[in-house]
Formats: sequence, C-alpha cells, structure tokens
Amino acid sequence: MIRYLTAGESHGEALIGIVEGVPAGLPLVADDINVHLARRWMGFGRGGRAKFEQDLVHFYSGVRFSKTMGSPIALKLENAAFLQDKSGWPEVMSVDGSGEGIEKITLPRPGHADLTGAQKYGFDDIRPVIDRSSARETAMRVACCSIARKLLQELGIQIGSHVIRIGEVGYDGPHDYAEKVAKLCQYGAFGLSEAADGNEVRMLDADLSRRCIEHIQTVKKEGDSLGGVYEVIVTGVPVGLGSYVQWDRKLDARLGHAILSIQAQKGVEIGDGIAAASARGSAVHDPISFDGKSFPRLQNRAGGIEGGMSNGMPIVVRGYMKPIPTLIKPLGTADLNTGEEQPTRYERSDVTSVPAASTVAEAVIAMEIANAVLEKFGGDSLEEIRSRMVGR
Ligand code: EPS
Repeated sequence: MIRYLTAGESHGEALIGIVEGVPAGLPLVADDINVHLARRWMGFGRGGRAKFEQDLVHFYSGVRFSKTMGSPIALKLENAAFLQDKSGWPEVMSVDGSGEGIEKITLPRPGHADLTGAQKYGFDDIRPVIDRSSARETAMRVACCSIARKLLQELGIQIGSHVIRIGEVGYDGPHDYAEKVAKLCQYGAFGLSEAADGNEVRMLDADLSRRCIEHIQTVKKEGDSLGGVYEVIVTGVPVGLGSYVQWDRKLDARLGHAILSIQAQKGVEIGDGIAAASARGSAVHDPISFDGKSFPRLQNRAGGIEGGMSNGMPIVVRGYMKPIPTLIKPLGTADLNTGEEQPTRYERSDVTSVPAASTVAEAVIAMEIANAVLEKFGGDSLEEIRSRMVGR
C-alpha cells in the first residue's frame, strides 16, 4: 500500500511530501508531476497568488535514473510567496525567534478553520491555523498523488474530470453532459481532462462556461465567493477493487473519504446517488448484459461501484465544494482574544477554485484506486503488478 504525508505552511519556505510504498521500476520524472501542478493553477477566478507560484517539484530520494526504486520518495515544492523579495513572510513564519513585533491575526473568518483551530490548539494568533489549513497544501497532495496516477497510467487506468457547476450556473443534470463525457472517455478518461483543460473553468459546454465566467466576475465585484460541483471519471478499472465484506474495504467509502479530505469539500456522490434517493429502483439499477466475455451494465447509474466494489464500468464521483470562506465582503466575527464583535478584514483571495479542486480530486482518487489495485494484485515492482493483472 502507498502511504503519503504532507508538511508545510502556505507562507512557509516550502511544502514537503513523503510517499512510501511505491513499487520499483515505475518510470518517473519531475514533469510527470509538474504537468498536474500546472493544471491545478488553471481556472478563471483565482487570486493574485496564481500569478507568481511556479510549483516545480524536486525529488530528494526514491528515484534513480528516472525510475522509482521502491524506497520512500521525498518531494519538495518551494513557496514563491515566501521567497519573493520583501515578502515579509520569512519574518512572519520564522522557525526561530520569539515572534515579538509580528502582528497577531485575531479575527477568525466564518466558515474557516480559524476559530475552532485556534481554540483547539490554544493559540492567541490565528496565523498557524490559516497557514496549515490553507488549500496551498493541495499542491503537495497533487504532487504525491501524481505518482499513484503514473502507476495507474502504466496499468491502463486513466482519470479525468470536468466542472459541472460554479455557484448558480451549471447543468440541470447528468442527462445534459453524460453522452459528451462518454464520447470523450471512449479511449480513456484522459480525453475528458484534455477537453476540460482547454476551457477556462474546465467545463465542456462553451455557453455554460461563458455564463460561469460572467457569474464569477459579478460575484468578484460584490466581494463574494463561489463553490460548485465537479465530476471525476476513472476508466480501465478492473472488476473487484474494494470489497463488500468489511466497512473499511468498501471502495465508495474510501473515495468519499478522499474527496472530503480536500479543503472546502462538503459533499460527495457516487454515480447518480443523490438523484437515486428520490427515484424508483427500476429507474435506478443498471441492467446487466453479457458480451461473451464480460458483463457490461446497460447504464452506469451506479457509477461503476456496486456493493463497495468496482464492477468494471467507469467510476463516476462528484464532489461538492462550498464557497471559499475568505471574502472581501465583511462578515460578522468576534475577536479571538477580546471577544469584541466586528466585521472581518479584507483579505486577498480567490473568488472560486472549483476548477482547481477538480484536479486535486483527480489526484486523491488516483491514490485510492492505486491502493485498491495494489491490495488486489500486490507486487513490489511494476512488472510484478503487470504480470498479476494479465487477464484480470
Ligand atoms: C488560500 C488562500 C490564497 C490561495 C491559496 C489558498 O493564498 P494567499 O492567502 O497567499 O493569497 O492562493 O492557494 C494556494 C496558494 C494554492 O497553491 O492553491 C487559502 O486560504 O486556502
């Protein structure tokens, strides 16, 4: 199994990752990761920081002559915000000294980890909470999980995504886009991501994307923020990843955990799960056929998972993101130390990062699928896994 940990503060010197359990012999170069780090920065609606963060990964261990060695892979991403001339962050985030003369942040943002985090850890300054709970951490998450994605790619499993709603603007339901998505995924889900990456909000419909951009512009003028919904598709999935026999082996539960672990994600749906709750069984369950070799379902409303196991159909996961809690528009809050009620202060922020979240979701889903593959087929090297997957 692959395990990974991230470390680092948003305005600290760097983000660090350690990925352990990656099989040996996997071809891996920095660009396999950098390409996904760049995709994470795409998307209309990001704030000022998108202009200067570069996000180019450095490997420190676990890779030799462009192949993994089976040993832990250590990764680093520098924070340009910290390293820029006169940024002030080296003083604010200094690892030594007493912090004397550094302004304390004491006004918690509603909806953010700020207040509860400060109460939990006993801080009189919210800065440590702001900096570690920040979605900056997702850059390292994408870096770590892109290694799992590379492994899947070598095994013929592809992951793609697209945005289906930003705030008030979105499709009426899967019937509006399912056919287009199926066509783009005909040769694997990369086709879907390629199409989505060509659009400023990672949407497949030009008219809808134009309306989303107008919506983001209006909301930006009002100093507000927006959430949204995205869909992740996995193709080439073998039958039987995950299991029905124990709660923590169910694949859908593990994918749900992965999505909800991303900052600001508040809901997750597998296949047409939410609509299914208000429909009849005959309109929900996918009829089974037989093509002489396998048992394709005639529909995929289950989203490729039945009984906590992959059934061989594409896996479909939707993530629901709340609006970012850092707003220009003031909201009511109370000072952490004095209790004095007052409005929140202006903060530099993104209006929306749903397009970015869709790429982070691809990454964390890749890690879960890779682990489910390793669990079923095992193997210490890419070749060993490959040989065990033959005729899967
Ligand atoms: C974030 C706030 C913004 C975003 C940041 C996440 O940063 P800053 O406060 O420096 O303007 O730009 O996102 C990233 C840096 C990133 O890499 O995605 C937050 O509070 O979550």
